[in-house]
Formats: sequence, C-alpha cells, structure tokens
Amino acid sequence: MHFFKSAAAIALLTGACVVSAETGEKGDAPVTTGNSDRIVYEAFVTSDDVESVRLNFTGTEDGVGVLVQACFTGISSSQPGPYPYHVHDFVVGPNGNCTATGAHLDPYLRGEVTACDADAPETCQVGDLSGKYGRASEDAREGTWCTSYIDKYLSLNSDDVSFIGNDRSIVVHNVNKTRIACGNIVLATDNFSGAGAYPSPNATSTGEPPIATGGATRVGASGLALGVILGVGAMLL
Ligand SMILES: *[C@@H]1O[C@H](CO)[C@@H](O)[C@H](O)[C@H]1NC(C)=O
Ligand SMILES: *[C@@H]1O[C@H](CO)[C@@H](O)[C@H](O)[C@H]1NC(C)=O
Ligand SMILES: *[C@@H]1O[C@H](CO)[C@@H](O)[C@H](O)[C@H]1NC(C)=O
Ligand SMILES: *[C@@H]1O[C@H](CO)[C@@H](O)[C@H](O)[C@H]1NC(C)=O
Ligand SMILES: *[C@@H]1O[C@H](CO)[C@@H](O)[C@H](O)[C@H]1NC(C)=O
Ligand SMILES: [Cu+2]
Repeated sequence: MHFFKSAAAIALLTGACVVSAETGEKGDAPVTTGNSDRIVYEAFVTSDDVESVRLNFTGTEDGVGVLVQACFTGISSSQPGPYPYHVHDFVVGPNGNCTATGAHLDPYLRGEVTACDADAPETCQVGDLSGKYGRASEDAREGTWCTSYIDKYLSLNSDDVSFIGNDRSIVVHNVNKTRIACGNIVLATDNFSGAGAYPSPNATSTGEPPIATGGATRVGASGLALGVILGVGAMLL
C-alpha cells in the first residue's frame, strides 16, 4: 500500500506517468440511489483474536450511497495491523470458517491485481472498504478504534448487484491478509413496512447495472460466482 502511494507521489512529482486506477471489466461502479435512511444493516465480527468489530450500514437522507460506521475493539497483539476489512461474497461457513466467505464483493469484475486507488473509489472493488477508506488502526489492540464514511457504491436495495444484505459478510484480515475474523451482514432495522420487506420501486443504481430479471439474490450470486472463478487467486486473500 505504502509502496503504491509513494510510487504515485514520486511519479506526480517527476511528472512521470502515474499508476492508473483499474476499471472493472463491467465498468466503474455506479453511484447508488434509493438507499433509505430508515434501513440499517449491521455486522458483528468476532473470533479468538478479535474481541469485536461492529459495523452499521445505513441509508442516507437523499438516498445516495450508504453510511458506514465501524468500530474495532480488542484485536490480539499477535495479529499485526493495520487491518484490511472487506465485504465478502458469501456468509460465514460452519464453525466460523472465514474461508467460506469467498472473495470480495466485486460485481463489476475489477479484480484485485491492481491495488485500489482511494482517489478513484468508483474503480475499486465495491466491497474493498479498507482500500477505499483506509485500514483499521492498530489502536484497536488496546482499545477501540472507530471510523465512519459514506460509500457511494454500496447498496441497501436487494435488486442491486452491489447489495450488501443477505448472504454477504465482513472479513477482517491482519496486515498479511490472513483472515482473522468474520461475521455476517444482517438486517437490523427496516422502518418501512416491517422486517424483510424493502421498498424496491426505484432501487436501481445510476449508470447501467448489469441486472437481469429474476431473483436478485440468485442473479447477484451467479455474477459473483463468475467473479470468483475469474479470480481464483482472490480466494486466498
Ligand atoms: C450502530 O447503530 C446503533 C443504533 O443506532 C448504535 O447504537 C451503534 O453504536 C452503532 N454502531 C456503530 C459501530 O456505529
Ligand atoms: C472452510 O471453508 C472452505 C471453503 O468453503 C473449505 O474448503 C474448508 O475445508 C473449510 N475448512 C474447515 C475447517 O471447515
Ligand atoms: C506477517 O508477515 C511478516 C513478514 O512478511 C512475518 O514476519 C510475520 O510473521 C507475519 N505475521 C503473521 C501473523 O502472519
Ligand atoms: C419508524 O418511523 C417512524 C416515523 O418516521 C418513527 O416515528 C419511529 O420512531 C421509527 N421507528 C424506528 C424503530 O425507527
Ligand atoms: C421513486 O418512486 C417514487 C414513487 O413511485 C417517485 O415519486 C420518485 O420520484 C422515484 N424516485 C426516483 C429517484 O426515481
Ligand atoms: Cu477480505
């Protein structure tokens, strides 16, 4: 990470060609809309090495993007940071198996060979939260370290390929990318019509999301399965 940043900085200073952002095979991630601020998803992540990581995903007043609030507490000093964390494709496996969560949420098939350029977040994998907004600090060892930001590419609408609810998870890694804890993203509050029923009339992204008709979850899952196949290497991260 630091290497890439330094390289880019040096390139800028010398007027040389800057490491460019990598656009997904299906284009950059479009800005999402229709994310109601009355919908909240949350994730609770814990393991032997991680006391707790809590994340909230809330819609916004204008419906653009998703507010992410995250607090990391009590990470074992045996795990070196700073800590990457991402939205992964699948739920946590039996016995808390983090490998079963698959790769990062990457519906636009951007891959991760080229590191995320935080200055061009639309080009990053949608689920690469730490790539876009920074890894969690080692301050989370002794106490609690929190962060919050609005990500314009996550979606709270089940018919969007960047939907983070149902069947997705959060994985926290150590600095070497080893998965040290994981937890599922679940619906916490839906103040429209009762749990489980989302307003979905105009829940599409701007731009041209590659959404087919049919069950949103299945469409998302098959698109993501393709992403996993294309990026088997990613499974190891
Ligand atoms: C998530 O939201 C709940 C309810 O608003 C709040 O109590 C909690 O502190 C939030 N968690 C984080 C990590 O922001
Ligand atoms: C964890 O999940 C992966 C992928 O699903 C699987 O290959 C592996 O055998 C599982 N490990 C354990 C200990 O269950
Ligand atoms: C992380 O990687 C460094 C060097 O790359 C190594 O010295 C260290 O033991 C690794 N730590 C863990 C917890 O894997
Ligand atoms: C649901 O929305 C109503 C009206 O906006 C509000 O009065 C109520 O407090 C909300 N309930 C929850 C649980 O957010
Ligand atoms: C969403 O749908 C409502 C009612 O169908 C409509 O009034 C509103 O303009 C739509 N919003 C967008 C962004 O399309
Ligand atoms: Cu990850």
